[in-house]
Amino acid sequence: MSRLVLVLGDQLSASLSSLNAADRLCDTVVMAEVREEASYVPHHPKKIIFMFSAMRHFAAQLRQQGWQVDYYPYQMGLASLCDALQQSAANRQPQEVLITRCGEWRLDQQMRQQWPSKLGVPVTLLEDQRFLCSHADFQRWAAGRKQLRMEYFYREMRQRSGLLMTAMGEPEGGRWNFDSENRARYEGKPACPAPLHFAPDPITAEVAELVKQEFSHHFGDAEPFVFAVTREQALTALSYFIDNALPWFGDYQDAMSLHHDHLFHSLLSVYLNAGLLLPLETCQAAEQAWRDGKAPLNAAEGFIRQILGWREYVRGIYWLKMPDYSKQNALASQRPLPPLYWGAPTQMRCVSEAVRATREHAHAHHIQRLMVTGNLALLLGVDVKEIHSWYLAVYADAYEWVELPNTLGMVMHADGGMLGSKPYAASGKYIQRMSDYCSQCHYNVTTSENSDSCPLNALYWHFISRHQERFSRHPRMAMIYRNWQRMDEDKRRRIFARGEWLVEHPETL
Ligand code: FAD
Ligand code: DLZ
Repeated sequence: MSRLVLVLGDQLSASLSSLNAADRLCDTVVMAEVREEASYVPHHPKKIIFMFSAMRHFAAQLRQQGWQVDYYPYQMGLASLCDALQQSAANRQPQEVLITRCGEWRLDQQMRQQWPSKLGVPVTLLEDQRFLCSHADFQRWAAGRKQLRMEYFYREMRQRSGLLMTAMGEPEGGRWNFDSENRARYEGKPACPAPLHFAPDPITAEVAELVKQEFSHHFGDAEPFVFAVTREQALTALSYFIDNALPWFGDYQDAMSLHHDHLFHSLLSVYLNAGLLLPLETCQAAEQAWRDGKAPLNAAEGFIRQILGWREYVRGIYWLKMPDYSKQNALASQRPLPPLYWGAPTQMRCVSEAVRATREHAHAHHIQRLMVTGNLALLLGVDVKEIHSWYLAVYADAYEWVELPNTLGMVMHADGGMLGSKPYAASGKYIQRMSDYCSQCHYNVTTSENSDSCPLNALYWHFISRHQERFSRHPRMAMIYRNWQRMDEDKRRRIFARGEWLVEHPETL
């Protein structure tokens, strides 16, 4: 019996369950660069270069290992992954198609509902074992719980994985979470590591030319392209992070700097999400650095929490709650996404820095995503679907399973508080505390009512005021409402009026 094994662009792992289940002597791997996947949102050109180049390298590696690979490059003009399977099926007459379950509901539904009849053979979907928590385990964890808090999920994952646990089953250092120590502002020391650059090889150079021709209308700079595109390179990136940035990852996790786009962040999400790195080995590398005395516990724990905790948790939420999850909009946010997200000029330094980094690198670090572009979208009340499509398009690491819960849940509070009990709304004060942006900004972060006042201040109070009914009795927000009520009434009116004007005229930001 011969089978086709479809390997997707974000399934570039030798240990993939579909490859494990297949037989390289009689089965054929199918990989395809197709219009539907490259265009369902206007992906950043760097994301497409990365994906196509990493796919081509992975296919070459499979061939070297003795696999038969039907590879369809973009120039062949195939519309969809199913079209690629149909072409291979016509040539090879398979009895079955094997696929490791994909990362997005959209494609999962096509595979289940349309592909078996289109292909005329059964389509078998296998569990994606690269993650540390299976869908069934997450469902078990979630069953019967009133609140699905990440922190409790993370503790269970620590116990199950044994990461940063003592032989007695206690968390190393006596605490599960060192987050309170991870809020330092960056003052220029220690020096940030230089970003690691991988020179494009001929495969990447060819793909870059293709992407520049085909996707020049997408937002983002195609070059310089410096990403790793093979597993070996991704492992080098992991070691570089562990040796040069991990020791300070925890301290400066929430910091932002005009002079350093990446600070001490790992830049590993793009490789983790495509399968060039595995989450367990990445966490183990951080744990080992701590055990070897090369990184402090708050750094190793903070880093591991992001992957073992947040990454697995948002995936669990996504598959538990889809498809209804994507339709939620608890705060009825419906305003259009302002053009500044696509690079239109803005005088807000924090926003222009985050958008510039996004355009240049197809990356912005977590606090820029959450507290700059995210916070602004929340305060303005931007339509949830529009901001979701933006995040899905502009970052090289973006796939819906991880992007949607972060955007809809964490940023927009559109799930009514499943991911975070209160919204991450913040005024300019937060940006001032965690960055040096405000000192180089057109706006004055210390005032709210004037035409040169930081827009975030008036927008923040406007958000607080317009959602008073929902949040004023929230125990962690009561103090904010008391402060708002305590303000002189005229001042309150002026701030609200400025907030209202900004919400209606975001083009003036
Ligand atoms: P580091 O700061 O070095 O963190 C280490 C790793 O932890 C990351 O590589 C990532 O795998 C994981 N991680 C950290 N935070 C999160 C999180 N909140 N959710 C899931 N994993 C996390 N991450 C994506 O991988 N893809 C996305 O599409 C994505 N969209 C986001 C959208 C919004 C609105 C927000 C607020 C966050 C989003 N994140 C997304 C999470 C996070 O911002 C990125 O994982 C991180 O910035 C990637 O850079 P890094 O590898 O340097 O991360
Ligand atoms: C992101 C992406 C892009 C840009 N192009 C392709 C492609 O041409 N072929 C492919 O197999 N995968 C691609 N991907 C990744 C898929 O969109 C991803 O596998 C699904 O969204 C499921 O996570």
